[in-house]
Amino acid sequence: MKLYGMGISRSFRALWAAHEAGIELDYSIVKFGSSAANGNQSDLYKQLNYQGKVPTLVDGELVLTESAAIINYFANQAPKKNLIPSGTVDRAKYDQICYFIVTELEQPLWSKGKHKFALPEQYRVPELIDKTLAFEFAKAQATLLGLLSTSGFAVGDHFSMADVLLTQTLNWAQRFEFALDESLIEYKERMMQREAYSAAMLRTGT
Ligand SMILES: N[C@@H](CCC(=O)N[C@@H](CS)C(=O)NCC(=O)O)C(=O)O
Repeated sequence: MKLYGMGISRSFRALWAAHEAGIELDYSIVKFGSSAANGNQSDLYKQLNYQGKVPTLVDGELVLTESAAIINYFANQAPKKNLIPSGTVDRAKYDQICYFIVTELEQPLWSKGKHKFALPEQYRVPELIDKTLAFEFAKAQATLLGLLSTSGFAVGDHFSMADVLLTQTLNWAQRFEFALDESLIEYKERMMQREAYSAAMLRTGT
């Protein structure tokens, strides 16, 4: 199995998840640019991931290009670790929080990145950054606080892949200077104490 990734971007979710599930993989560091060896815009890489994004997972014939799908793929290969809660209610709550993270919580973060550096300059609207996106993040964060389990984990009463998704996203929010609630800072710092987190971090080369 080969995972393509870059630093602590969304690909770190997949790298950390692999360590949680005990999956061995070949990790290939991708760089911005069109270098044939490892450039995200090289023809070779774009055959795997049309937009030149990370992560990409290749497992035989299977190519996956969405971080949330990859972490679930890993969790399903280690059923004894219970990394996706079972049972109708806990599973529904797991799905809910994962979808919320990738569609709502992440949205103002990625929009900030796009309007600061990722979009071609003529499409950027810098006025959005301080006002609109800060407002949207605050609203999403308040919603998140209502959705989270009271157990100290994202869902149910034990660690799951939702914690991987959430911790990486909260770190991203902090890096992009969004105001994080104290309880979320405490939560993510606790998750970052996990052995699998440190092991994955070592492989990023950052
Ligand atoms: N929905 C995708 C988004 C992947 C994504 O946008 N990755 C960013 C890094 S966090 C990327 O590769 N950006 C490089 C680019 O857009 O050229 C996922 O969650 O895997």
